[in-house]
Amino acid sequence: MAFVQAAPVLNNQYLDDRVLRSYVRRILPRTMLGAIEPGLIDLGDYAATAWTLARSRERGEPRLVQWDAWGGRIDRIELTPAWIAAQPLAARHGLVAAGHEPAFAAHARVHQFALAYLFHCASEFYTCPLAMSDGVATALKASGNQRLIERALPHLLSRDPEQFWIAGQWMTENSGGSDVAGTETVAREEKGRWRLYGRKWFVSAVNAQAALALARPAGAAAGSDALALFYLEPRKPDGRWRNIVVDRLKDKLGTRELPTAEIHLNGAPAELVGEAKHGVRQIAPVLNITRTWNAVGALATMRRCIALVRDYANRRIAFGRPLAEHPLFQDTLAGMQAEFEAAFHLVFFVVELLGRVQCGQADDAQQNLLRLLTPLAKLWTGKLAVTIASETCESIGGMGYLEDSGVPQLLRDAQVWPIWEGASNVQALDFLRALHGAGGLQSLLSAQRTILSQVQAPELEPCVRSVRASATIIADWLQKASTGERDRLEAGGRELAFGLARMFALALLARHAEWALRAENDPRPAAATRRFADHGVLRLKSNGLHDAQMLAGDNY
Ligand code: UCC
Repeated sequence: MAFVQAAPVLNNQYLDDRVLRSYVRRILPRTMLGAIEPGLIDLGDYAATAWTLARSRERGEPRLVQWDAWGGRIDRIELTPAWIAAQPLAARHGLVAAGHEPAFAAHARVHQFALAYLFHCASEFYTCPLAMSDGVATALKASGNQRLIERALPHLLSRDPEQFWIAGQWMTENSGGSDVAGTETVAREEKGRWRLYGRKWFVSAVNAQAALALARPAGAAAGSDALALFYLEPRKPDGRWRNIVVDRLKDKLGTRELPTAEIHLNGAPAELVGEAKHGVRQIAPVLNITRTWNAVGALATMRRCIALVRDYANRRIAFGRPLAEHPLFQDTLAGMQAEFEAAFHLVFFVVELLGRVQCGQADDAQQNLLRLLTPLAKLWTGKLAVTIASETCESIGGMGYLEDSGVPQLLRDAQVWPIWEGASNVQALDFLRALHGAGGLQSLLSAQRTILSQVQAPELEPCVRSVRASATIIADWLQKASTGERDRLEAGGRELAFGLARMFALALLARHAEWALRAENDPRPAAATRRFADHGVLRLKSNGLHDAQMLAGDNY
């Protein structure tokens, strides 16, 4: 019989995940883990089944139906079956609610993001509106606007599918998604109520029941500080739009199940969230929450890729033995695993901090640390997910390049992680903004010293030395860059951010490895630590600005 290859298969995505399971055993109280584990196992099953479905059928896409048979403008969004299934599932599992409920106090965010991590790859990017809903709930809480808190939070944080709402974040306009200062949407107060007029250019999850939007109050000054933040419920209870038209759905490289739209606001009724200015400051909590979701989603992509490659490598026979037994293949997979494992510990450390800050259990240094690490985690994991997805296609060979294997979709989808919620350079600049606000690296370096003090195993010693050496180089580079022209610091901002993310991740991975050696007698996290350290941490350039200007200005 002719040779036929076996497709990769996924088992329960929680039970099979050594990294997640070991992490939650270290971090969570035993009683809490016992209480939440059935939910994690449930989602782990759903994630594995959804993969089989995704491979076995044409993936659907949302459709915009603009007109009814009688000529009426309806702009109905028809969703994919997975999106329709995701709504009650997300509500019942509390994918947003779990992060805000008091039962597990500071651990609430670890619970929520473990769920999100398991759900993401099976959700067809329903995690996007979940992220925004979480962000909107967080921003409304921060605003102190009691009316809106009472109006929206019971829906956004509901576990009842009938009550559960998703929310959107409407910032991006034609003039740009990174630089919102050019926002042209105008807010006018008419008969005692605000109405928005303008065009929003990227509206993710346009079917959301609520949204936050930036707009410029009529007559306000130019620039971003004069923008105000508004709350909207875009549709009436019967589903008709409130003075909004959906122009079209975007034709995207990936995330194609997610209905991302261009819309016109033709006097959409809205409510001020806070002051009629400082809108960017008011929407910033949304950005920080969605960036955390972004990092968790990127991790989920990496984990899915590695799970597929791992399974495939055991089935695929080449040159007389399974791929998994070829030393060079083992080396490739080990490299992916080590990067993923380090990224995992950085992202979930951010999640832990978020939980502590939210519960009022964090001191100033920890608050600074969260602010510093959030853009770093988003920046690094976004890029890493693309690298790992690309390596996955290659590892699965020709089949990994075929659409109906389901693998190319992972790569196309992965490309969104470094782009939305602020591209890599926006994260680097946000890190510099946070660094300025925190008065330097002190909180990060001091936390890192505490983490490293918990690592004693001799086999991890070189890794600890590597972290310490990197810290010295970074501090030195930063000191020189900060005293020179601002452009030099900015030009090095991306590599500085990558270096810091990788350095801190190495420290965290080493700490987990130490625990796993002692508590679980498991040497694999230590192997991942050594491998990750071998990959290197820093790529800071000494002649960055000068060379960059010469090369970028080269017009051939
Ligand atoms: O919407 C999109 C798609 C949604 C999909 C979400 C899915 C997530 C998926 C997960 C699935 C698992 S994409 C579009 C997203 N857009 C962005 O992310 C915007 C990117 N641009 C930036 O972040 C820029 O840096 C801006 C817009 C923040 C720059 O604006 P400004 O006005 O020029 O910035 P300023 O003047 O530096 O900051 C204004 C204020 C300052 O505070 P005050 O007024 O007190 O001085 C800043 O400190 O905002 C504060 N601020 C922040 N605070 C700015 N950024 C932050 C921050 N990150 N955290 C806290």
